[in-house]
Amino acid sequence: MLEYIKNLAVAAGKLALAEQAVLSADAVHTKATAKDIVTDADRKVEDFIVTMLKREFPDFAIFGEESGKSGHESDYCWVIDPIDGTAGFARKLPNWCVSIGLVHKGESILGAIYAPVKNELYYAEKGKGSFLNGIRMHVSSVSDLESSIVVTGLGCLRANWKEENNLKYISRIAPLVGDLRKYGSAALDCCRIAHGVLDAYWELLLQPYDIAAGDIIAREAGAVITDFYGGSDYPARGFLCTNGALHRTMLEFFSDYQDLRR
Ligand code: 2AM
Ligand code: CA
Repeated sequence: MLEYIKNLAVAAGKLALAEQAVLSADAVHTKATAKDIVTDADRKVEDFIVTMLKREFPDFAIFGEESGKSGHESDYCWVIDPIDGTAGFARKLPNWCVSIGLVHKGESILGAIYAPVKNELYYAEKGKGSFLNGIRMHVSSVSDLESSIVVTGLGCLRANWKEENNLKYISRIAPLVGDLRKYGSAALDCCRIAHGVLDAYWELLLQPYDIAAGDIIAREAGAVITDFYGGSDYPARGFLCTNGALHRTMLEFFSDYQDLRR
């Protein structure tokens, strides 16, 4: 199963890359808000993935960012983000990926993430470790904030959250860490925690398809993932993914977090 999903993620990524090369302005559309965009390529790539998954796994459920629920009722659900990092994709920036995760009764158990521009294939299966292009990955051992490089995202601002948004947490965290980055793809941010090249990642507004594959890829490499209360209700109540060594320290920044359920 993992081999099939790895190959599918690569094929879908190559399709997306070819689409990006010829993407025109009239192929870019807005969704819920003017800041929330989708391209014809997102839909085309998702259609391709869904068609292939239905053929290979006819008894599984499917949930995709663009097409919603399809397939059968099942405890096993493929959760797809055809392009994670669409804003950058549409501007021909390199940091985006295809993400396919398998969720069993709410738990991410298998995933593949392919970033075509750098030809990076990340994958993991529960209990079997996490890999980048065939090489086992492990989280970093950085345990002090001043040496850390952390990453976050601004999905909540794109959704126009006015209160309890990420600006408060960025202003708390940025002065204390070695460096703060923003790359625009939640799935790849999880992979970079897994790879040990970044040490902590947080975000306030994510959807299950943003992290379905990144969740298992990060945890199989030794990452700790919780919501902002230290529990497992993520991403609904916040998403904090760290190398483990920094988890308690990072969690303290969110001690007054209010779950406003928007
Ligand atoms: P996307 O590219 O699939 O839309 C970046 O911080 C992360 O947030 C990306 O994974 C991105 O996924 C997601 N994102 C972008 N805009 C968003 C919005 N308006 N609401 C929620 N999530 C968003
Ligand atoms: Ca997407």
